Amino acid sequence: HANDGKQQEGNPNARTIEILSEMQKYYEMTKDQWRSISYRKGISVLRKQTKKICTAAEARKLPMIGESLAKKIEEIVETDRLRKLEYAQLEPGDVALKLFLGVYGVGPSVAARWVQSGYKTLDDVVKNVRLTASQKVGIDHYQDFASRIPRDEVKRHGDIVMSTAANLDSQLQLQIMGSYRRGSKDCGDIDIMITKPGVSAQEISGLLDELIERLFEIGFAMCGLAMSRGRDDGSKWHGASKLLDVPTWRRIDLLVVPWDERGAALLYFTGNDIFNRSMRLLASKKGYGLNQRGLFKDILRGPQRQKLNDGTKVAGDSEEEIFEILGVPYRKPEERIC
Ligand code: DCP
Ligand code: MG
Ligand code: MN
Repeated sequence: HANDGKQQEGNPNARTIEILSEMQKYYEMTKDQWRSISYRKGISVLRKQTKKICTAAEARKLPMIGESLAKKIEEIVETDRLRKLEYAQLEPGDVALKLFLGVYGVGPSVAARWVQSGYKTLDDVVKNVRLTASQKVGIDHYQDFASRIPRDEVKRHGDIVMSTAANLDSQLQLQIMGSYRRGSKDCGDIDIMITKPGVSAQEISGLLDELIERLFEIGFAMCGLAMSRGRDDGSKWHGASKLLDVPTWRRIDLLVVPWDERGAALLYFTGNDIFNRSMRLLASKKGYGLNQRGLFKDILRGPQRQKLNDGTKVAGDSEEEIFEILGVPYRKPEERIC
């Protein structure tokens, strides 16, 4: 604003306002709307003060200024700088890389290319790059997808998918997986595994198509982001869903698996990813191969240890059996955090 400077002249909090405004611009640039807004509110309250605010306690008494902003005000008054801002300005490339990697559908190579091109903000990208449909959604809902989902909201998404599935086919079995099954109090996305007694890989993709169609019809599914249909190890769908009374779009992953692979899929989809890696490593040390389809033995390998065949499946329909064959005591989902 053109008259900002004038208003600040003679304002006892001018220096504090100047530094906080830099921080607010940084949050605006990184699309951290929530922080950006709370900084803006705090700054406008400071502008109205006729006395210099020196301590966190004084700041805390003002409207719109919370604990963390109050501490920063004190840090600025005491040190004439703000460490957080200096870190943010230190590695602008890193900041941009992190920002771009947070976009759904953007991996390390695309993110690095955008940084190389000199883009710093999501606006830069939107103006200059021809985006895929999924990347566009990823940018439009950047803040939505970056925010954690409270456990009870994950449950409510799960309940909707479950009742929709039950209407379609009462024999379908659904379970919420990932961090939710491990007991997390909030989750990055909603992971749901779907199977049905006796169902094979071939019958699966039709099931998933029908379910997704219904989820769109009831206004729960907002968009699809990725799909792999009818592969040997099942079909998956990545998308976004929303509750009627919550404005935030959430990331949701549906995975349909053949009945006789459900145990291995359960193990894989429960994670966490580091625990999965250690289980696979253990299996291979014991001469087995473990993946989301099952536990295999007698895998024929070539001179560079490359797989020549899939081997024979020794377990797949229960988690307990896989632990047992590997000689590891069973670990409850809540204990699979590495
Ligand atoms: N998984 C894996 N390796 C990957 C990605 C996933 O083993 N590279 C497995 C383990 C994960 C599960 O799939 O627990 C679900 O993947 P998510 O990315 O949804 O991860 P989480 O549900 O564990 O965590 P978040 O709360 O962030 O979604
Ligand atoms: Mg998850
Ligand atoms: Mn997931």
